[in-house]
Amino acid sequence: MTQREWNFDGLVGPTHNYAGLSPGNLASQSHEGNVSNPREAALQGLEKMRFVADLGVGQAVLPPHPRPALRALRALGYVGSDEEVLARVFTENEHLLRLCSSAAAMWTANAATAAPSSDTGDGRMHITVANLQAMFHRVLEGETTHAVLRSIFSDERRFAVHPPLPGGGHFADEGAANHVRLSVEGRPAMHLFAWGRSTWHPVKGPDRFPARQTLEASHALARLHQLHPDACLFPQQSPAGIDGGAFHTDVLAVGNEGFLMLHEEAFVAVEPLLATLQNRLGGSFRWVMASSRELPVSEAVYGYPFNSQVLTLPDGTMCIVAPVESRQRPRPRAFLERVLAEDNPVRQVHYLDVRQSMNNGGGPACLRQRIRLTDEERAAVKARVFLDAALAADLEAWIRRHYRDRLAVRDLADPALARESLTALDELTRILQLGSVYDFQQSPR
Ligand code: SUG
Repeated sequence: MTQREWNFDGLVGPTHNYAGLSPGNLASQSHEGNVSNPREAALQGLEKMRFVADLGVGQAVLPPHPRPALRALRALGYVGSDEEVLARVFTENEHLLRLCSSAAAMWTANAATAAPSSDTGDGRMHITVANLQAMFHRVLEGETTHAVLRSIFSDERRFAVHPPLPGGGHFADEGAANHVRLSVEGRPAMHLFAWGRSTWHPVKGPDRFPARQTLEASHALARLHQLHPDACLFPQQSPAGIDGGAFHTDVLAVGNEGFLMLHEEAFVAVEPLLATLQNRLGGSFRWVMASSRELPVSEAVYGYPFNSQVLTLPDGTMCIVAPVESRQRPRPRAFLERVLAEDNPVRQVHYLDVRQSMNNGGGPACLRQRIRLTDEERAAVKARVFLDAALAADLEAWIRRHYRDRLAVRDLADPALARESLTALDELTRILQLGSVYDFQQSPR
């Protein structure tokens, strides 16, 4: 049964801001305290979705999460009206308010990890919600992501939506940002589940920055998705890469079908990994690897050429949707030009402006969750999440109606912002026909 890849992009939420929340994510750290523009951020994201849809590639959308997360603040002991909760947390613990106000759910590569029905033991599409245990502001995402994915993929005969992996940091899972699926005609697809640290095995990890994904979580995903053991590889993210600012695998590697584009500091023991892939996938597998000499990790982290979307076009060739930052820096740009010149399926590179997201460390690849669906599976989804011109127009009008064009960290305490955001999200669930997926829609806040 033929499958099509759908890129589920996260709509940027109305509280998008620069709070400096992610140690090891250099862009998040360096833009802390800057004034953001949520409206521009959401429109940039929507433009990217339109661009990808116009290429003839499957495009869909996932909604933002309710922020500020008043329910989390109440669970932490802040009582009273919304206004009182926000005023008190702002005075007592401004950092906690930042954490509970992040629009980080926009980076849907971290929302979950999926396996298409062609690869799984029971022939269903499996998707596991990421627990995002490494960062408090992201742990908050799991519950809403689960509700949203259950609503979209509600047909249990075709889809298995798994809740976030249980426990604390032992099974810390960052979603598809650490997963690469490679496939060539006539051979079983290969799944790379990368990880940065192990809970129970002594492994040398990074020195400076946190490793977010555990080996144990990666194994759990492969089990849950009922993947054949021969189809799974578990490479370790290079500690030097993480210390250089590659907090997720997708900062230094991206794959699509039979093509892999990577930096030599993406994984430990990269040569044996490539040899194994070549062996399993055969002669049509192609890769392009950047050395640190050609492209220092610092340049790869700044320009984000690997945080691109590599997309298969209707004619079977591939294109790269890269952030404009990778064109502005000579070395990332030269690398992408080399990719174009070499013997592989990539024929075009498009540079898009998603700068509002990039300033928090999220390039084109972070903004999307890839889900492969057969036509029947696609038809079983009843929510209005697949992008067409009408939905794009509705979303644009919705953004222009509800979003502010400037947000400083002190604005997070403004009760009007909370009201605006929840009103906008409530309306969005009707536009996307999702039902009541948000906590505030189910019981009084
Ligand atoms: O988890 N940034 C996100 C960026 C996620 C990028 N995703 C992928 N690489 N797939 C993170 O570090 C920063 C928010 C702030 O600082 O305000 C943030 O959460």
